[in-house]
Amino acid sequence: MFEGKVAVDLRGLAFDRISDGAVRRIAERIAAGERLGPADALAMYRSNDLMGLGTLADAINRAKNGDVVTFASNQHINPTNICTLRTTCTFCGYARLPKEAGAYRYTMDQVLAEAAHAADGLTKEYHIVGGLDMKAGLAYYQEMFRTLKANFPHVHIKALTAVEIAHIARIEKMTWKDVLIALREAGLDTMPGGGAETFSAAVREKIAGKKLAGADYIGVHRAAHELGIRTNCTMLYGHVETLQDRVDHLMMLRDLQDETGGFLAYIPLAYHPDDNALGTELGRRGTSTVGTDDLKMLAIGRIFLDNFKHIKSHWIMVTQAMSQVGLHFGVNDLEGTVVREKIYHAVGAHTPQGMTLDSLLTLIRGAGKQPAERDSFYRVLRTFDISAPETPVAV
Ligand code: V47
Ligand code: SF4
Repeated sequence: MFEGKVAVDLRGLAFDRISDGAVRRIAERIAAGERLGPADALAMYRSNDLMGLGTLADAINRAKNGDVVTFASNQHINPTNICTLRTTCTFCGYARLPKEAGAYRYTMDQVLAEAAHAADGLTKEYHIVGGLDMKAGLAYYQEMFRTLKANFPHVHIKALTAVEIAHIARIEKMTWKDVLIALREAGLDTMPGGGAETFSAAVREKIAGKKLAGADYIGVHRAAHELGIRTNCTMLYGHVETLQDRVDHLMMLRDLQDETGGFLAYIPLAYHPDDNALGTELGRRGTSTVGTDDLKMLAIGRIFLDNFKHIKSHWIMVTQAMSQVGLHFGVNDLEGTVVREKIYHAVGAHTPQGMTLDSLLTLIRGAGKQPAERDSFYRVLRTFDISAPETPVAV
């Protein structure tokens, strides 16, 4: 139904830059056209050869995407923070109970007011996600999508995680498929990858006890792909998961991609420990993931997910500096000009709430890459000059 596996030509790979023998053998096998297995992914997570992993990931990325780094001019809208799982998703600082201070649910007028940033013609995508709110059922989102499409017909709607789709299905007593069909009819174009966290049942038990199981996250995405609705996928890392949990998670994503080809991009999400119960329980504050791990998550995603074309770095989570370095570790896409962002800023993200086009261009050019604006299906809309300034500048 969608484009299939992308072949890579690794003839230009600098094998001498890979010092870890295990990573070098993996590189040789990829170059010979062999597919990696879970033991290889584990070996890569265990390896300290960061530069070797980066070299391999960069070569694969260049073979698939050249020097082009894409971004979308998008805008996040979080219409409700009311969530039935507020007390059980211990890593979340965004959700509120209905009567709790700070709880909100937008009216359609409020959604429209927030969406009005798109009136300048720059925003091409709304990324809409929120809590599992008992009063935000199918009709609420159908009205929202219809209203948005009526007012901003040129803006793509990427909305609702698999967890939200399953929530709507449950409260409306509908199947996932029927919810997806109804929402698509109202204007849903694609789905974001949130809600995956780490699929392992043991991890979910600890950090998201009542959340949709990993296999069901895959099931909702499968249902979407079968309807021709493309989706993204994520992994939340840097909390209580083991390296083996990460491997199992990647395997489940790769398997579904083999089956449907419906994933557009993979986005590793770095856990932020501030202002959430899990962070307090783990005794962590500030940035909990380490730079090395952030880069390994990107590089291993690129190397292992051989049937994905796009690996996205979410600069809001890992900082703009780390995202820029990530462009040499297999990343070909950056989360875009997010106009307003609430979820991570509720859990201590210190990054700005949005990035202008100019700063995104500066960031990409500073890495020696060619910036290109894309649409929500990753089709390039316009490319920009590649030249980096002689005097490197801060973003
Ligand atoms: O599923 C919640 C994460 C996700 C925390 O598809 C946290 O294009 C870190 O998935 N620390 C939602 N992360 C966001 C998401 C996303 C973002 C950007 C682009 C796309 C896309 C998807 O945010 C949740 C959860 O994994 N999250 N709390 C936290 N304390
Ligand atoms: Fe609700 Fe999502 Fe937060 Fe869990 S992570 S409490 S499902 S908003």
